[in-house]
Amino acid sequence: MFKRESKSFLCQRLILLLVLGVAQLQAEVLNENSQQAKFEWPSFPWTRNKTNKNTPSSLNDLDLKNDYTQMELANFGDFDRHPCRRVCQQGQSMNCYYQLVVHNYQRLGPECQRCQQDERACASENCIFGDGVASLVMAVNRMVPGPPIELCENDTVVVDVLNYLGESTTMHWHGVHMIRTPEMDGAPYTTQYPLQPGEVQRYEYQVDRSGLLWYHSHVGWQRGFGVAGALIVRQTRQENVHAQLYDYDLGEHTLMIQDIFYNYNLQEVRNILVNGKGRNHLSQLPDNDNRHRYERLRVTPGYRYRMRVVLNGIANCPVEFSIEQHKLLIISTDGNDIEPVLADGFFLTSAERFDFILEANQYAKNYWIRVRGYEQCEERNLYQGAVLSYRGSARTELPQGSILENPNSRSEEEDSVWVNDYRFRSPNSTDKSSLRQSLDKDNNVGTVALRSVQPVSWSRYTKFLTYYSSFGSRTAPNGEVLFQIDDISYNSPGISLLQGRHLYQDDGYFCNKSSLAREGRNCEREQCECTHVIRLPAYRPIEMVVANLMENTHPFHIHGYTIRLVGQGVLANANEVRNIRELDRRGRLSRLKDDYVAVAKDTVQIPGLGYIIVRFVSNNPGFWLYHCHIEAHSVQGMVAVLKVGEDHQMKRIPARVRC
Ligand SMILES: *[C@@H]1O[C@H](CO)[C@@H](O)[C@H](O)[C@H]1NC(C)=O
Ligand SMILES: *[C@@H]1O[C@H](CO)[C@@H](O)[C@H](O)[C@H]1NC(C)=O
Ligand SMILES: *[C@@H]1O[C@H](CO)[C@@H](O)[C@H](O)[C@H]1NC(C)=O
Ligand SMILES: *[C@@H]1O[C@H](CO)[C@@H](O)[C@H](O)[C@H]1NC(C)=O
Ligand SMILES: [Cu+2]
Repeated sequence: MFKRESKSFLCQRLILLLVLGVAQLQAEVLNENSQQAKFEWPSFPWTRNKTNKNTPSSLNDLDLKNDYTQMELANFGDFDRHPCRRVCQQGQSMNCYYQLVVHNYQRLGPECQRCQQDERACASENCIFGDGVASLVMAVNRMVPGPPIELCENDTVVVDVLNYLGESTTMHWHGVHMIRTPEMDGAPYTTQYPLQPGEVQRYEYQVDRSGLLWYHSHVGWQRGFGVAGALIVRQTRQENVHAQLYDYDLGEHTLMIQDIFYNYNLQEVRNILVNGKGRNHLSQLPDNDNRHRYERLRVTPGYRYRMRVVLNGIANCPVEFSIEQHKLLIISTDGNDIEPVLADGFFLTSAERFDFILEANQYAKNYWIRVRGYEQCEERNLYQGAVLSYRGSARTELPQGSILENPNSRSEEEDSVWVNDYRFRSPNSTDKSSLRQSLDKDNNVGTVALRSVQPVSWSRYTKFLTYYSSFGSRTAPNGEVLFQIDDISYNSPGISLLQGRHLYQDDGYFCNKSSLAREGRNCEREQCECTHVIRLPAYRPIEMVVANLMENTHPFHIHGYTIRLVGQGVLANANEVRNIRELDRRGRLSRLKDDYVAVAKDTVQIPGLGYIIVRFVSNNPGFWLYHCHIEAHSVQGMVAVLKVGEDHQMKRIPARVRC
């Protein structure tokens, strides 16, 4: 046992010998003018010969089960024909192997020769057309977003991530709990050391849950530049509580929405794309001009389809999602089934997901799928479309009219129902101008009003250990805005917390608001930056009350757990938010009744000058990041770590040795 383990770990990271050659090739590509010679993708040793399994060498070292399915290597790229993409059957879980090559690439790069004239040529050229604006990107297997991975619950995933970037990276599997494999969570300097350029790391874990999850880099801005993709985990028909509600569940009906930057310039958000495509808003062309390229979802009249949407949000750009002349039956959020809600649309803040059922019950033509950006995206008038295309309509035609201006497109409509709106009205606010009329009516379904179909795992009169925390910001003397949790900006430690936990003393190495106060520091006045770790006992019912000291909403995300949302609201003023603990003591924060089956999520928006209350049982010891999912905020310090349990309660993580 020991021998096998040490052997496979020995080779989990191996230096790619080829990297120098590839770096050279990439440099050539980037220097070339985008109109020049066709770019040949370098042949990796394992793409040359299907039967050659020598690289990565660790593949052979694993004790592979008979059903181990090595990817058809000739299909390097997407996983459309991957054997793990299948109808799920009870007790037939598989081991599923993938390679994700993360590399620098270009939108509208030199390989885009025919693609610019003929959309059908784009795939064979591996051209990323995007919105038709040339830009540097970071791709996964030559795609932005990366290829969707489709699995069944309980499958074991083996993913080799190859870092062909010029900087370090990690991959996070957003929504996977990693109960038995905390070292696979992909949080840099928390659950692993980052993967250096030219290295490969094997992530191996069991997917012990279902739903729309996703993978993304957890380093810097990489997921904003393209390092992200969907991870779709299905159930057997018997286990799927919503199975009878729809006819088809197609992987290609998954939409990843993301706000983008051009050429790594983070000064301003430049567009919103849907599955990496969309209108070129610089072009001044009407939305329905055929020179735009839109994602197309095809449906056949009379059938019902399960569709999935995730927002890979980078800037502060919540989005509103709807489909022209269609209602959406919303059945799941963040991969957790809910009691269905029939709505006109929903809002997403970064990392949130919704699954819905669309009934193709309208006249057979093309309809706009509408994505409207708010906050920073609204300031720049950014919105995007995709096409819902009925069989029987012209295959390449676009819907009539503009994406947002059709009569039925406005969310202000009288009796329309919207889910998860990020805009809350302060109880004392008299200024209604920035709020939609519909908010004054009872047809707005807030996140906290959603009901899970899965009962909570605690009994009715459980006493929770309550922790108070806050999201905020401060302006440093040099003018830089720092983002904070509990008035502390997170500083990454030099040691990876999980791996190195026997090397340091918690009290000396970690900080928190009270430890800083004991040192005489007042973080409300001065700038506090340190390795902010909040220690929680393991296997206890935990409640977190998280206040938002700022006026804009922040998507709160926690690793390692699915949480139940039992409270969410806004307060009258900033002073109340600051004194939230006292307010709670006086019974001013409302919680759902104990018998309400609170919605389960992994990312929840904290309203501006408001709060959320979430609950979970801390049954997953380890170091779990807890942060804002707006990249601009987390990069600037809006991050903390939950240390759940004592060192000895955590899994022993064997050292990794490079071979
Ligand atoms: C793969 O390599 C084997 C052994 O070197 C060789 O016999 C075979 O012809 C090769 N196949 C292809 C498709 O090149
Ligand atoms: C996954 O495992 C759980 C727990 O063992 C089981 O209830 C469920 O049926 C399994 N799902 C599949 C698709 O095999
Ligand atoms: C805060 O830090 C102090 C001193 O290191 C420690 O005793 C305390 O447990 C920490 N509190 C939390 C919630 O982590
Ligand atoms: C509204 O403001 C007043 C005075 O500032 C305060 O006393 C009251 O509690 C607030 N109402 C609500 C519902 O927060
Ligand atoms: Cu934020």
